[in-house]
This record gives sequence, structure tokens and C-alpha cells, in this order.
Amino acid sequence: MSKKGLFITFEGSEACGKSTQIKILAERLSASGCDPLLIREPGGTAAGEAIRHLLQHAPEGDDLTPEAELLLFAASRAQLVREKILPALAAGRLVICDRFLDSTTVYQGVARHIPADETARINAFAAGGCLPDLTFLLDLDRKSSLVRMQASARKPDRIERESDEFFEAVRKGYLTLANNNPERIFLLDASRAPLEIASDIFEKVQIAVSLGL
Ligand code: Z5A
Repeated sequence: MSKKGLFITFEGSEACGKSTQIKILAERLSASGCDPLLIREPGGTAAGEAIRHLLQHAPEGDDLTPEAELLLFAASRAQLVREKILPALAAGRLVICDRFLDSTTVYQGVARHIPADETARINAFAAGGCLPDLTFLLDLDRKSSLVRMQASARKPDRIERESDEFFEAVRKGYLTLANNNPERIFLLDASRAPLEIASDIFEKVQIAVSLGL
């Protein structure tokens, strides 16, 4: 299936504002006549949502090893790519995904210490060559992230219950990734006001669309 559309992903640590920004971007795109496909990882397909439940909420997931966790994220991604993303891109649509393979590189690779070459190999197999054209990384410090999570009053899931050290590693991992992939990853200070961040994102997306990236 050849690719004609544009594939955009959002990344960052907990409560960095991905959902908020995706919602604003989708509204702005809709207002300009574009109908983006909005999806999330893990999840986005029937099988993927079941995997998401196991990874985040089901008691059966409590003792998952880092390796099993990595493969479950990869399984969800393999299904999502082939069932939803590739057909949408082939139809020329703009696809916006809340998290994608950079999350695996950082959470399972960096924070769970799975060797980078193994993580990269499994990511490549799952994504099958389907890579984002543009990635927005919303960078937020751990303290601000905790304040936002506490304010939301939502019960933390299995991964959100990890230590400060884990999330410091996640943040550092993301910043390294952005530094190594400046052509694809657009780093944003997520502590700013939502509409200010949204303007930067919309401007970058308009450029990407006009360049036919
Ligand atoms: N994971 C993994 O380990 N490996 C993988 O390969 C993949 C994922 C794909 C998925 O979690 C978990 O899976 C995630 C990584 C792991 N684990 N953790 N931890 P998820 O999808 O359920 O949740 P999340 O991705 O961590 O996002 P979230 O908690 O839903 O947050 P968000 O979408 O980034 O933020 P938000 O909902 O837009 O905003 C959070 C709150 O902050 C909310 O009250 C907003 O009103 C507020 N907010 C948003 N923006 C602002 C600004 N700019 N200022 C002030 N307040 C704001």
C-alpha cells in the first residue's frame, strides 16, 4: 500500500497535554476542511484496545516483565498500522496518533533498560516501515506533570504508578531522541498556555501540509 497522506504523532510524558493539543489541532483542521483520522496507542483497534486494558488496568498485567510489555505494545502497533494507519495514508488522509514507536524507545528502551538495538528491531518489525512524518514532543518537568495528574483526580494506571526516577529517565530519553532527530521531532515547552502551544503546532502542520511531506 503506497503512502500519500501525512502521519503526525504526539509524544511526551504523563499529562504533558497531548490529548488537549490533538483536540485543538483536529478542530482547527476540521475548520479548514480537513478530516484527520485520530487514533491512540496502545489501542485504536478492537485488538489494540484489549491489549491496552491488559497493559494499563487489568490485574493480570500487574506482573508483566519488561520484555512482555514491549511485545504487547508492539502487537498493538502492528495491528493499528495495518488495519488503520496504512489504509488512511493510502487514501491521502492526515493521520494523528497519540503516541507511537518513540514511546517504546523511551519507556521500554530507556526507562525499562531494554537494549536499544532490541527495541529498535521490534519497533521496526511492528511498524513495517510506517514512520511518522512529523512528531510533536511536549516536554514537561515531573513536578508539573504530577500537579496536573493530581488535579485531574483520575486513578493512576499501572505505568503511571512508576517512580520519579522512571519518569525522569523518560523525559531525558525523549530529549535525547529529539536532539538526534531534529528533522522529524519538534520540541515544545509544554508548560506554556494551551493556545500558545497550539499555535506553534498548527503553524508547523500547515507548513508540512503545504510541503506535502
Ligand atoms: N506506553 C509505553 O510505555 N510504551 C509504548 O510504546 C506506548 C505507550 C505507546 C499510555 O498512557 C501509557 O502507555 C503511557 C506510556 C505507555 N504511560 N504512562 N504513564 P495514556 O495514553 O493513558 O496516557 P498518557 O499518554 O500518559 O496521557 P494522558 O495522561 O492522557 O495525558 P495527556 O494526553 O498528555 O494530557 P491531557 O489529557 O491533554 O492533559 C492532562 C491534564 O493537564 C488535563 O487536566 C488538562 O486539562 C491539563 N493540561 C493540558 N495542557 C495544559 C497546559 N498547557 N497547561 C496546563 N494544564 C494543561
